[in-house]
Amino acid sequence: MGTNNNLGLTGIKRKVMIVDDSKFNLYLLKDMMEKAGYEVRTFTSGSQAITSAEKDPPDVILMDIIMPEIDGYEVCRRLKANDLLKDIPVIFLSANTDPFNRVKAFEVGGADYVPKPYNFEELEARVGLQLKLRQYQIELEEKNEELRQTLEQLEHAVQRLREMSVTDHLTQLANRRGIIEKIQNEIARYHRSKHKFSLIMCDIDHFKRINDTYGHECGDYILERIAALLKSSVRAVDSPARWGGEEFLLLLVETNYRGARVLAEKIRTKIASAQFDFKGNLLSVTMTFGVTEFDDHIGIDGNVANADQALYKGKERGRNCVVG
Ligand code: GH3
Ligand code: MG
Ligand code: MG
Ligand code: MG
Repeated sequence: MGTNNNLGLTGIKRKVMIVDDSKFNLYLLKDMMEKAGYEVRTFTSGSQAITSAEKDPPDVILMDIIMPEIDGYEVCRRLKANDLLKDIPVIFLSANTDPFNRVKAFEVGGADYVPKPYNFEELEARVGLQLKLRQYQIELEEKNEELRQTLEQLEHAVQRLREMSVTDHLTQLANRRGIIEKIQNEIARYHRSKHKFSLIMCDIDHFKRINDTYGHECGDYILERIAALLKSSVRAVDSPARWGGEEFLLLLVETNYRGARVLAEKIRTKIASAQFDFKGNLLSVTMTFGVTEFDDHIGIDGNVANADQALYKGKERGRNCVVG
């Protein structure tokens, strides 16, 4: 009857541990369980049973209650307190049928209580049920773990998507959406601390010529190099961003108009004197800069427009200059 239950999927015999201070009881039970196809280990002492279970956990434990050294309740308590052993179902077997003792069997963590003398068929059915329940529990835990991992992967993917949505693919700087979020954060900080901050809008001069002369790939390369140069020219707390095309917006935190102008001038010189080697062609570019200190009354668009207008003036004045 039990031959379906007592074989795992892999065909390995299910392991039953029997703990009873009566050798005669052990002998009888062992014989019956082995005939039913289980691998059986027997113990007359609870502490030896625990030691053995720690080394090689059984699938189910049949436990006598009244034993001389430590009683079955205490053995069960110790098993349940052990993370490695707590999920092994313990079935109590006892001649003591007092309801108080039965209840106690469940209170200490027992899975079932079978009165002695037992009917073997019934006992085996109960063992089979506990093994099945344990199997379900294991499968559920595995599913749970799978779900947890899937969730973790999803969280990573969402995080990655979020980063991508605020990052410019070519230069890896913040994109327009990214810099707007950063300006929004800075405005919130400004309302708390009143620290001034500034924006610099800058644009590569005559960039179209680069593309026209050396090709789009070269244009991309210059954009990447300019992005790196901008990034290395500002502090880690500042944010350089690609506003669009060959136009960049820099957010300078805790920086007033004068500070921003000084920095823009520094970057302008740095770029004008840099040489970029594209496939053996030594190229240089200049940039024009529009500087504005944040004005809390005109919103993000108004402030960006101010920087843009300053930049436009710079273009009109002949490029490669700082205006604001
Ligand atoms: P100005 O000094 O007035 O700014 O002149 P400009 O030539 O830089 O400005 P214009 O707006 O006429 O041309 C910008 C050029 O930038 C045209 C466009 O093809 C190029 N561009 C924009 N985005 C990219 C890009 O991602 N890669 C490359 N290679 N070129 C780009
Ligand atoms: Mg006993
Ligand atoms: Mg340009
Ligand atoms: Mg432009």
